[in-house]
Order: sequence, then structure tokens, then C-alpha cells
Amino acid sequence: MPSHRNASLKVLVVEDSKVVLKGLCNYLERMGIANPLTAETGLAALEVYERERPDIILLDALLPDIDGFEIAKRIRAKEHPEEWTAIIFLTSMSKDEDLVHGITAGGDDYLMKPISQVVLQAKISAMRRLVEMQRKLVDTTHQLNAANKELQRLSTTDGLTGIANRRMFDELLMREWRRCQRAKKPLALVMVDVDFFKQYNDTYGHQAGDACLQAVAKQMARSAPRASDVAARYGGEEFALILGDTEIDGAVWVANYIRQNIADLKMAHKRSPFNHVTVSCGVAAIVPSDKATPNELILSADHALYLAKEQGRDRVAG
Ligand code: GH3
Ligand code: MG
Ligand code: MG
Ligand code: MG
Ligand code: MG
Repeated sequence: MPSHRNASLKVLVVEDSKVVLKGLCNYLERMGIANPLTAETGLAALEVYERERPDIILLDALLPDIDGFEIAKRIRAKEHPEEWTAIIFLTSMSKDEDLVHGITAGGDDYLMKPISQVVLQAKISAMRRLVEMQRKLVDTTHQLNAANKELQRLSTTDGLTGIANRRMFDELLMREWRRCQRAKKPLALVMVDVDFFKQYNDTYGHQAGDACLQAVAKQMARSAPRASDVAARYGGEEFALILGDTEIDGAVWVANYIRQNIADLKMAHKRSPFNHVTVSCGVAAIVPSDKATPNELILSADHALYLAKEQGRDRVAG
């Protein structure tokens, strides 16, 4: 029963008798498995396994060097988690314990010598089904992993700007809070809010508004001094920057640097007194302790932001 599906099967035949080996290869070739891999010793079998990673191994139990049971054990130990090779023992040992020994060593099936052509072919077909199932399982696992990764990305990233979203911000702020508390270091937060943004939308349209927010986010992320600093979209036209291990003065400096970099983009805004898009920043810092919460840090930065707006916008307060 040759089948085109058999042609894709990689089969290794391990047998020290040349006559038996030739016979087995003939049986395989008759079912569409051309040029099966062969080995006449245990060491050779392990070498071919390493190199070729076959789908199915017909494994003689008695070999001149290492016996088949030991080989099966070693193969199972070397298999990667996503890999599986079907092992069919070929043996003249006929006791139940021998079969149990073979399966325990890692075999999947057991054939008695002399080997019948039809029985061998039937067992190969059964193993082929399992090999195909295994391949599908690996494919599905890869697809699920990719989907999971994408889902993870989507659930932590802001769709418009590509920077961290609010959910991620909350998580990272908590993480930094704990880290700075352990290290007894100050944690700083910069809140950034686009000035006169309602007018910007009203004047240039919502799509231009979106593009403006993208440019602001990009400039913020680019202006964050250290890789560990996290820029996030807090909501609407409001952004946040988490600065671990940073004193208030340092954070005010960073906020001004960001404010200046955004102003330097010179995005036209004719309904702003500055004639281009500007942002206001509120800064706060705290050495985290059990007496305070991250929410208090947010409230302080928010209050500072309110002051920056009150004092005329395009400025930093903290
Ligand atoms: P202020 O200088 O006091 O910050 O004034 P403002 O106009 O920037 O603030 P206000 O809170 O009055 O308006 C914010 C505007 O931001 C209103 C809202 O429609 C707009 N906005 C929020 N999210 C988005 C968005 O994703 N895309 C666009 N295009 N606009 C947004
Ligand atoms: Mg033998
Ligand atoms: Mg506002
Ligand atoms: Mg605003
Ligand atoms: Mg706002």
C-alpha cells in the first residue's frame, strides 16, 4: 500500500543483520518509503538520530554494541519538548517482560521477528497517524504562541501611539514602586498634557489630532533618557513618564527636555497663543513606603500639572 503520505516520512532502520536490514528496507520501499536511513550498530543509530531526527525508528533490540533499550532511553532523553520520534522495537525475545521492558525504555510498539511485511506496514501506518498528529499539534502550538504574544502586545500597547497603554502603565508603576521601595530610592512621575488640544481638533480635524498625538508620543518615548524609563499614554491627550531611581530635580529636568523637544517639532497650532503645539508637565517624586500608594504619586503629579496649566501652559511644574 504505497501512499504519497509515506514519502514524507523519515524512517531509520537499526538492524545488525544485513539480510534482515535489506528485507526491512524492501518492505518499506514497497509502501512508498524510498531510501530509508539505516544503521547497523547502536552508536551509528544515535549518530543518525542526532543528524536526521527521523519520524520513526525500527529498532533492533539486540545490537553488537549498545542494546536497543538503552538507545531508546538515550533518544527520549535527547528529544526536545516539541519533538517526538516513534520507536518500534524489533526483537526475537518473546516474553511479556521483554515487551514491558521495551515500552518502559521509551518504545511505542513492539514487533516479533520474523517480521511480517503486512504487520510492519500496518504498524508504520499507525505510527504515521501519530507522527502527523504530532506535527499538527506542534503547528497549532506555534500558532497559539504567536496569537498569545500578539494578544499580550495588544493588551499592553496603545493602539494609536504604539507606546504602553494605561493598563501597562498601572502595572509598571506598581512594579517600579516596589523596586524603588526595596532599594529605598525615589520614584518620579511626569504627567504630560497637550495644551489647547480641543481647539487643535476643532481647527484641524480629529485625524490631524490623532497624528499630533502620535508625534507627541514618539517624541516622548525618544526623549526618555534611560531604557528603563517608561512612556505611556495615560488617557486622551495625556501621557505619563515613569522615572525610577530619580529625584524631583532630575525629573523636572527630563520634563523640560521633553517639553522643549515637543515644542521644537513646531507643529502648527494657530488657535494656541504659542502658534505651535505645546505641552504642560506636572512632576512629582516620592520614596515609596508602606505609608503611601502609587495613587498618591499620580495625584501629586496631576496637581503639579494643574499648576503648570494655571501658570500659563508650555511649562513644567513640580
Ligand atoms: P488644556 O490646555 O487645558 O489641556 O486644554 P485641552 O483643550 O487640551 O483639554 P481638554 O481636556 O478640554 O480637551 C482634550 C481634548 O482631547 C478633547 C478630546 O476630544 C481630545 N482627545 C482625547 N483623546 C483623543 C484622541 O485619541 N484623538 C484625538 N484626535 N483627540 C482626542
Ligand atoms: Mg540484532
Ligand atoms: Mg484639560
Ligand atoms: Mg490638554
Ligand atoms: Mg487633558
